[in-house]
Amino acid sequence: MILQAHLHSLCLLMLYLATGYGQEGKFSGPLKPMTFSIYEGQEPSQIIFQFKANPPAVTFELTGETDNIFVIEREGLLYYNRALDRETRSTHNLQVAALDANGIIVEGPVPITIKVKDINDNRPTFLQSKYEGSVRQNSRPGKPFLYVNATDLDDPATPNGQLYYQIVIQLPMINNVMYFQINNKTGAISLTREGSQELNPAKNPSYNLVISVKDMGGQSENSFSDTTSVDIIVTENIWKAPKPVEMVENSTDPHPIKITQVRWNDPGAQYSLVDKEKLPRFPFSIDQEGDIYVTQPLDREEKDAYVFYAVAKDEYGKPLSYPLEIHVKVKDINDNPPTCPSPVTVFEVQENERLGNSIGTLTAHDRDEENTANSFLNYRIVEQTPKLPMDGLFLIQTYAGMLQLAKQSLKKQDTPQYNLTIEVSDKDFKTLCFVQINVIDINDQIPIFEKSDYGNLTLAEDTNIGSTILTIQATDADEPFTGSSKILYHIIKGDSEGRLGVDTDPHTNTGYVIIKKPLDFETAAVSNIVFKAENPEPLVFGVKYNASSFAKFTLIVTDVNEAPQFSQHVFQAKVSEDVAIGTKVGNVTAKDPEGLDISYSLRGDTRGWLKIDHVTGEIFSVAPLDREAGSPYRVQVVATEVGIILAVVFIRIKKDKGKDNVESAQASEVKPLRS
Ligand SMILES: *[C@@H]1O[C@H](CO)[C@@H](O)[C@H](O)[C@H]1NC(C)=O
Ligand SMILES: *[C@@H]1O[C@H](CO)[C@@H](O)[C@H](O)[C@H]1NC(C)=O
Ligand SMILES: *[C@@H]1O[C@H](CO)[C@@H](O)[C@H](O)[C@H]1NC(C)=O
Ligand SMILES: *[C@@H]1O[C@H](CO)[C@@H](O)[C@H](O)[C@H]1NC(C)=O
Ligand SMILES: *[C@@H]1O[C@H](CO)[C@@H](O)[C@H](O)[C@H]1NC(C)=O
Ligand SMILES: *[C@@H]1O[C@H](CO)[C@@H](O)[C@H](O)[C@H]1NC(C)=O
Ligand SMILES: *[C@@H]1O[C@H](CO)[C@@H](O)[C@H](O)[C@H]1NC(C)=O
Ligand SMILES: [Ca+2]
Repeated sequence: MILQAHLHSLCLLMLYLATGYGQEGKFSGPLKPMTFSIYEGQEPSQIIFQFKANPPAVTFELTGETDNIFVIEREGLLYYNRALDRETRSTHNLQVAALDANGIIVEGPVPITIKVKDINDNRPTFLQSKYEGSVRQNSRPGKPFLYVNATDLDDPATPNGQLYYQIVIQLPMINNVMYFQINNKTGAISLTREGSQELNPAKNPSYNLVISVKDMGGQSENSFSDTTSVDIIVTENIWKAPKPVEMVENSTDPHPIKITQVRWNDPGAQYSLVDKEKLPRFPFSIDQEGDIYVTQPLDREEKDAYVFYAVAKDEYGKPLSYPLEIHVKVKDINDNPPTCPSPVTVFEVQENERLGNSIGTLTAHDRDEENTANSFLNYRIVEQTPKLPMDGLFLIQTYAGMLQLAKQSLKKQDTPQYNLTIEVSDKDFKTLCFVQINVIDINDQIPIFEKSDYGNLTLAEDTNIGSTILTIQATDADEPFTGSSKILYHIIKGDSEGRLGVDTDPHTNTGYVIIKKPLDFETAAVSNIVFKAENPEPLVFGVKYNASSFAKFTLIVTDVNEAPQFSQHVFQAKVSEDVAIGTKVGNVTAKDPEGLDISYSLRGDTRGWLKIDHVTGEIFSVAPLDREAGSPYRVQVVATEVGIILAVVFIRIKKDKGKDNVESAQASEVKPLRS
């Protein structure tokens, strides 16, 4: 009965296939090696193939991995009677032979291969229901520290076995920020950028993640899924910048010298230093323990502080974390002697200068660190030549370097010049500096102006800067070419804006008054300028500058009426030749610097094509325009107030409205015409 039932259903099926495909050869034929693909989990009792017997064969026999599922009827009908399961056997290797009436093999056996195709009949399953792991604070984002792993018995080559991992929740989660991420394919768990920056074991040392895995690549509503729980401990990061290092310069100890260290969290890191300043000389190194060395003596006067970076990489050269900043401060030692300001320092002293008066200050330098004993200098006179009329005529202030007269006023007839040798010392070094002191005539004569009033001087406000507008002259009867006779002219009244300056010729003491800044009629039309003539050296006691050392002049600035100015020197307008008479073809705009009204008129409208509105500058056509007669048509516009200025206008007449054929016009020179 069962067999009959089978045959019945097989016949129906064959009919279906025959009508469906009309190809008998697809499911029936002679005995030969064949391969079939069949989905697992299908309804049983399905026909696979009908083998046809050739005499003398009368029956068929099936052997091989039938698993009691595959059956062949005596007549050659191959079918299976139970649902297949790919996960039990994915390929069945069968053999079929044809037998004669006596049961002797007359054909075959031939291999028949049944490939079982996968359906999604297995759920993914995590290998562990709970995972535990730990991660260092500040670990590099994306670097896996833990894997979760699920398996799915379905075919990994099909979506049925393709797994998709996802974090369902992170606990705790603050401000909705995810600190952890999972690779959706591999199940690798790592920190996010935020996690790398913000995780801190001091604040919260442990986290829990719920992770799901789905098959069908997570992309189907029919996916199977599983979840697992992950406990994560956050551990402290020992990859921390060390304290700033202080290193004494010019060290004579053998180098390299260890100055500090960095340590990666785990052994095996590759350390290196990065000099972002790109120094010509980078005197630091790091070894594979993370110990940092200075390799050469440092020089504070070359560079007083270094900042560089220590990097830890894994064996593939990938950074394990962010670089650490290493600060090295170079401490000063006294390794620089004081230096003199110049080979010889020259001062002048007047003959009758009084005891204690300052002669000048010697300022030596020291490259060692400022405001420390290493650069704190003191001064001492070690030699005076000549010793006339006696030695010890001068004093120097020990720390300030100021020279003073110690005993008496000097006389030029004793000697016109003294040479001093001055010892400048810091706590370890001594340097000799040389000072020359010239004794000069006393400054008992005041500069006297040749005249006290240089009169009225009228200048246009646009007079050029740098112009010399006046020469002035004072004379001084003191010894020539000394600070007692040299004259400096100052403007002491009438020029608070500093529009004028006075240069002095050092040979003649002539003063040249020049314009330094633009004159301005509107703010300073008349200025009463007062000069004072002075010496660089102070006057002797009892002598004073009097009215003869002052002179004046009156500067009268005249207004320059500036002509109107067009906003452009060349205006262009485009217009079609067929425009109606009275069409506006363009406009020009001029402005008067003095703000006066402007009247516009045309010049050179040879064809009488245009008119201009005198007030607005708008230009209109007054006749038919003809492109062939002249394009561009060139006219001038005159803008008038007190002065006159010209602009050139090109009117370009186009053939028709459609074609826009514009050439560029050259700006032509515009000349103001004064009336
Ligand atoms: C996950 O487990 C499977 C089976 O044990 C193994 O073959 C695979 O390598 C594991 N994957 C990972 C990332 O550990
Ligand atoms: C899985 O992760 C990759 C990056 O690792 C991403 O490009 C892809 O979009 C993710 N797939 C889904 C479905 O989110
Ligand atoms: C180091 O010190 C010695 C004296 O102690 C000095 O002669 C030398 O110039 C110094 N080197 C530098 C680089 O400052
Ligand atoms: C001072 O020294 C200079 C050289 O620096 C020398 O020419 C001059 O004669 C010396 N004067 C005196 C008075 O010794
Ligand atoms: C200078 O001009 C003033 C008026 O600004 C006039 O009173 C004076 O006489 C003039 N002086 C000379 C020397 O021309
Ligand atoms: C200023 O002083 C000098 C002498 O130093 C004298 O000749 C001159 O007359 C004085 N001028 C005035 C205006 O007093
Ligand atoms: C023409 O007139 C208009 C409106 O008054 C103005 O915006 C434009 O700048 C003028 N063009 C020129 C070239 O002056
Ligand atoms: Ca020093």
